Amino acid sequence: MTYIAKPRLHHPQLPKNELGLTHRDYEGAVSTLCAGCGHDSISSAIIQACFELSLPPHRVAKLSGIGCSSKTPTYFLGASHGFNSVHGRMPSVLTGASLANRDLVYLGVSGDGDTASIGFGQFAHSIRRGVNMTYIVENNGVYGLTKGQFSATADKGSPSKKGVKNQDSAIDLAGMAIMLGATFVGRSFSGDKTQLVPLIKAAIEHKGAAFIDVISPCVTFNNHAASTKSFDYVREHNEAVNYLDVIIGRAPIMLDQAAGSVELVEQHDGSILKLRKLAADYDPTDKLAAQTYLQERQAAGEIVTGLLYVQPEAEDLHQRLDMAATPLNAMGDAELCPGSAALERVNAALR
Ligand SMILES: Cc1ncc(C[n+]2csc(CCOP(=O)(O)OP(=O)(O)O)c2C)c(N)n1
Ligand code: SF4
Ligand SMILES: [Mg+2]
Repeated sequence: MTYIAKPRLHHPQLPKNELGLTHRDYEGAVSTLCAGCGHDSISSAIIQACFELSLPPHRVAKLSGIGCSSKTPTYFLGASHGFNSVHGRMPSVLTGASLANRDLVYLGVSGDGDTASIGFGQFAHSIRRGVNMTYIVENNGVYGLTKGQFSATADKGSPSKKGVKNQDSAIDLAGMAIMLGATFVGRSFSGDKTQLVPLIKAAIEHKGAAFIDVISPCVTFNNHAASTKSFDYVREHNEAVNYLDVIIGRAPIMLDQAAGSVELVEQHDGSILKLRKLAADYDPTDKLAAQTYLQERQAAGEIVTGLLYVQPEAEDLHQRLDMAATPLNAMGDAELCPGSAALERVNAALR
């Protein structure tokens, strides 16, 4: 419960990261979600990823829309900046914040309703513009907060808890993100922390629009036997194409898997993605092949997970707009307001 303060004391021997912070320093308030909700596991993966990356919590901004998923930023990174926006509007608020202050790590958390229905346009434009962010959708196929209506990611023919079949085609958000120009796209499952934590770390390190679709079962409204977003269904139909390790800084690279099944991809910031390949022919840097593969496996009823697509030398919105390197809040009056003569010159150039 959010009103129950977690005791500040913790075991003196809890592991510390490079900043001397413990896991507890990355936690938030006690969750009010239903016990067993997939979203809580994703919060825990975000905490783990930020702890392992030694991110200073005050350099992170977490933004969300409306929904059970969008409530979750309260339950992690309690010392970070947070903004709970309007339903479906997280992407534009995040874009504005990023343009004003490019020095923060931006984490957008949304739901399948928040992103694939009311916020679909916002999602599309933030991705195609290359906003430097990690955009996570906690995808349960329903509007959990408003009691379980089908969302736009619910599979066609998949029944609700009361047996009514969904008539509409499903939107595949990961496939959409690749098509829209995201330069890092992953899909994972809330029940697979081994896959999810490194994906989140790599997405945070990625400079550009990084999108992760996380299947996150709603235990209250969409975890019944016939649901394609239930824990059992996802476990049985999960086709992981790779598992990831992220190597940041100058740590030596150890190849502990059989040569040939490991692929190294260097990102713009020097971080290295070490991919343990499970599908031998899957190349996450080949956009067209990735799209075809996703559609083929989807038609066969499989849910492809892992790092689906990455463009290691991606550009972000700041580069595209040729923005100043200094965040606006660190500029002085003279830089922010160059005076009426400069304005006059701009106006004259437009006449
Ligand atoms: C403008 C507006 N329309 C509708 C709602 C009602 N509403 C609240 S949450 C929600 C859907 C949330 O679904 P999702 O994003 O999938 O989150 P979940 O609860 O499943 O995690 C809706 C329709 C609202 N809050 N605001
Ligand atoms: S209603 Fe569903 S999505 Fe919302 S907290 Fe409960 S289990 Fe999670
Ligand atoms: Mg949902």
